[in-house]
Amino acid sequence: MARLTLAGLLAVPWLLFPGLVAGDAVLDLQEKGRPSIDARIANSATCSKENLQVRREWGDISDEEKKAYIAAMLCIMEKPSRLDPTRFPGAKSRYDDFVVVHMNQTMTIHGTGNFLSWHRYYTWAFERALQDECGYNGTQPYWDWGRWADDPENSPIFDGSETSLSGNGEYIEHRGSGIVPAGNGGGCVLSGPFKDMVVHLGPVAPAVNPAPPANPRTDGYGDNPRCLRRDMSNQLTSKYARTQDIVSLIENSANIGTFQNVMQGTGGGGLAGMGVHGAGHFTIAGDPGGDFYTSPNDPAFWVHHGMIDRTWTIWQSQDLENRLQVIAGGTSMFGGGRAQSLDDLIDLGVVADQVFAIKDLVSVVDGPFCYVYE
Ligand SMILES: *[C@@H]1O[C@H](CO)[C@@H](O)[C@H](O)[C@H]1NC(C)=O
Ligand SMILES: *[C@@H]1O[C@H](CO)[C@@H](O)[C@H](O)[C@H]1NC(C)=O
Ligand SMILES: [Cu+2]
Repeated sequence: MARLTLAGLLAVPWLLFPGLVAGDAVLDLQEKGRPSIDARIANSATCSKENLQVRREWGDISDEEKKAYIAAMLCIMEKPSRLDPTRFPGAKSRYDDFVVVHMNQTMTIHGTGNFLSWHRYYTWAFERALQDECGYNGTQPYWDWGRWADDPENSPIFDGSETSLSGNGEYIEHRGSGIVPAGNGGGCVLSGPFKDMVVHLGPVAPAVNPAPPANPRTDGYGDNPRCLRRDMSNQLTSKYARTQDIVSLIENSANIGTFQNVMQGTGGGGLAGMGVHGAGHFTIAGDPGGDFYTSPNDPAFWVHHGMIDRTWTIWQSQDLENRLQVIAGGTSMFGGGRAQSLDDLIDLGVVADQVFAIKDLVSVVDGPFCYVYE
């Protein structure tokens, strides 16, 4: 008979109550890197322990905090757009301004050297807009893909409750689309806070079956009112976005080029080349979530990109001094551009006041940023 060890004894409650597991291997890496971030805060010109913002996982914030985040998103969807309505007739709200900025720059912010820094600044600008324009006093939560990898549809993020970001789409008979497998939905989202949301912009490159109605304009900026659709399942998260996949990405990427390529898919094509980035997007799937250009129009985009940014932050923190001012990749998604430089500028147009060089957006506790993940 095996001897009962102390470790074995300590493991018992977690076996009996798996929902109580507080830590996992990604969290361990996060904690390992935290002292180097704290040391950097101590030397930061702009960030201190007093103004530090803490971003948490959706499952770790209270119902009140979830409701405040949801209310702020619904608020920004009601605020007027700041774009010219003759050029962007589909931009009906301030939220849509964010969607337009992403659509406009899609080809130069994915598979490029600025992918991580661009989306960090973009997600931060959205968090800022919720705070400054809608009185939100919380932070941008994130979706730990690994935590809910077995069953994302029943996670507190997507269970369709009042404290979720709405549930899956209604099941309709449909096929998969390209490399995106057919999920358990495909139709309109009918549950949760965003069930009445009207999507206006796009589609541009829809990856959902049946395809949404075409936009009246070829650039996708026309007004094309329709429901929010999702096509969720666990097919991608359970294979490509488990905790062990995130750990492997962090531990086995020796340099930024490997990290950003593996995260976004190695380009090998097919499902294995998808990486955690594609796995998250195509777990939401549907329209606009499965459309490369308009994906921020799904309210779950931000928790997904919160986790993208958290994963980058943890990777950086494993060797902070050598992993901040580093860059790899080009300026254009399909090649043809030049090598990206840390001096290249990131301009979010109508959704952020300032233009920053990439080198000023690499640290979460320098430049405009002052936040950590817990
Ligand atoms: C679209 O991108 C171009 C070139 O980067 C820029 O000049 C323009 O202001 C952008 N438009 C919007 C609406 O962001
Ligand atoms: C933050 O907002 C929530 C919900 O609106 C409110 O209950 C809470 O008191 C606010 N906290 C602070 C510190 O203002
Ligand atoms: Cu993007």
